[in-house]
Amino acid sequence: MAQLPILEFPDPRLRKIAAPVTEFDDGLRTLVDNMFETMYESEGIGLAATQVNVHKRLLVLDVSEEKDSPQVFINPEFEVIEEELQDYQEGCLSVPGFFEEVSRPRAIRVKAQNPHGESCELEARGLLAVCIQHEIDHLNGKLFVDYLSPLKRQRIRGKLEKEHRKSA
Ligand code: QAP
Ligand code: CO
Repeated sequence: MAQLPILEFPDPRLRKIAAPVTEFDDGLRTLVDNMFETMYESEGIGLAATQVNVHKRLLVLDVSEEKDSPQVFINPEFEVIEEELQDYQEGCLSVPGFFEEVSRPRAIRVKAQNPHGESCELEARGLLAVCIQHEIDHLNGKLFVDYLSPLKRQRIRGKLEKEHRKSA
């Protein structure tokens, strides 16, 4: 297993649209393992392939307290089943150090494949629904900061650019 470097906002590679996964092979399973290691080591609850500069449609997450419930979603799609919005203080491993309130539909139905290519379906609400929507956004080149005011987004961008210059 290996930890992968995580792209940080405002890296333009975070804006790429990911392509469907077509090969359910050992390479895919290694990528999934490495994404889990990267997520757990960074104390994240979700990670999309886009964030590790792999522009394929897959994401991993674990929203459990005990960190013992890994879930993988390949080629995920969702539909809203409850339009009512819930607010959640979101963060992102690609936007380190910043947490802001975002509103999203509070219940969704998700269709995806597992690492063997088998289809699965589930309903999600609460934190799981937030996390799945946040991670699918990544696959479409979208970040939670896009939901904030331009002023807030610009402040976050400026602070992270300064951090990046310091460590460059
Ligand atoms: C997305 O985000 C998410 O800034 C996953 O210093 C977040 O795992 C979905 C993290 C909240 C729903 C609610 C961020 C860790 C982790 C940071 C993450 C940080 C350390 C973010
Ligand atoms: Co994120």
